[in-house]
Amino acid sequence: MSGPVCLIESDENGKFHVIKEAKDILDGINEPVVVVSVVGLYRTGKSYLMNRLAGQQLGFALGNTIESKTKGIWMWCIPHPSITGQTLVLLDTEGLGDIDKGDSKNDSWIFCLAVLLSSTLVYNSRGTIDNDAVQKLHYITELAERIKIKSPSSPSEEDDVAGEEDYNFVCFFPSFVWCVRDFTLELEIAGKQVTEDEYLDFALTLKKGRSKTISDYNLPRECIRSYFPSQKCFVFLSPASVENMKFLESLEEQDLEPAFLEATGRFCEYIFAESAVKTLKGGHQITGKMFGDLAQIYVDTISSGQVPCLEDAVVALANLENQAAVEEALQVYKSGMEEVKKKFPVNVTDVTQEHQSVSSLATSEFIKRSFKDDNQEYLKKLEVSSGYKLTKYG
Ligand SMILES: Nc1nc2c(ncn2[C@@H]2O[C@H](COP(=O)(O)OP(=O)(O)OP(=O)(O)O)[C@@H](O)[C@H]2O)c(=O)[nH]1
Ligand SMILES: [Mg+2]
Repeated sequence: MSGPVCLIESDENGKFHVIKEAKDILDGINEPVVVVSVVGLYRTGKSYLMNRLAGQQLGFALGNTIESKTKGIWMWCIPHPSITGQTLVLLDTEGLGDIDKGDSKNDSWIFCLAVLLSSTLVYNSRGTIDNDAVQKLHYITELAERIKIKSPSSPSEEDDVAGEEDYNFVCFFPSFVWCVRDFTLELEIAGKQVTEDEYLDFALTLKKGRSKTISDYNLPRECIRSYFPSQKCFVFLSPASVENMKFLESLEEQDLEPAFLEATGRFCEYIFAESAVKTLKGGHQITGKMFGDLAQIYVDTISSGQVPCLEDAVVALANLENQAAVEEALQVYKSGMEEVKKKFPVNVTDVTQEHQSVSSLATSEFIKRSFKDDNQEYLKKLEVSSGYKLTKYG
């Protein structure tokens, strides 16, 4: 894929759509995908950071004015820089909090989609992680209303001890990385040198007490701590001198500040080494094709005015994949039987044996791709269809 394309756009009525060109690209990716998204306030250098991850000077479009640039969610699929057989999907999102746009509902859904779709969520902000910065992450406190884990239609009686986890976002949410840009302070707390992670941990310290002010202060911090399986922090100095900042996009490596290069190097290394393949609830790893279907499922749900549900999405995705697995297996079966046919005339015993081996090859192809076929509904479909072929060939 040569450059980024728009994956999800929102129309003038605030409805989201998956763009066909992006879906077509994803349909052609049968490898597992690691999905890294960046979210944060508008004009904070998100697209620039994503280009660094892609190892490219140009890619996601940056703007040089104060107007927000990225709209909707953009996608760039590249071969994983350090793992063969995986694709890295970078998602660059529309900046949050643009007053001109004045649509906080759109912002909340963009944030929510980034959480739902990624295996690593990068939150990008400028300056320091002070209370103001944490409060600006209020989108996180709305997630409990915007994402359901359990399907309302699923039976609750098997909610055994393990089932309790189903109410726990931490089992299904991406890992969380906070990138602080143009950081100018010393990494020091009470005169003691601290790491970036300790700095984040300190900024997320909860206050004791039950007053409204204290619970408002604590809420986003509690959400960050409890929703995401890991929290990591990187601080970056300004990328270039004041006079060079105007041409940031066209600056060569040697014109960038060494400290900035060092931080981006560590950040990229961490993302490449630690970001996991995107999985569904239940742990099934997804391919690029499934990722496109997943985006479509969530976008359709949101556009229809409903709240996306992780469990429903798995069922919908499993149905699509299992149907495709049946068709693929039938194809294997059909071409296998064509080969057998070429050997005709053969005796009944040989035909039965050949048929059995073609059938089991088809079944194993099906099993490789299918998942969550709990009642073997699709496996039976395959058997019925190939049984039909048997009478035709037999
Ligand atoms: N000061 C500073 N400017 C940066 C940094 N990174 C990028 N920029 C510049 O800031 C401007 C905005 O950068 P983008 O990467 O487009 O920011 P964004 O967050 O994607 O912006 P939106 O898509 O509008 O939300 C551009 O002029 C960049 O050259 C940085 O680390 N520090
Ligand atoms: Mg941008």
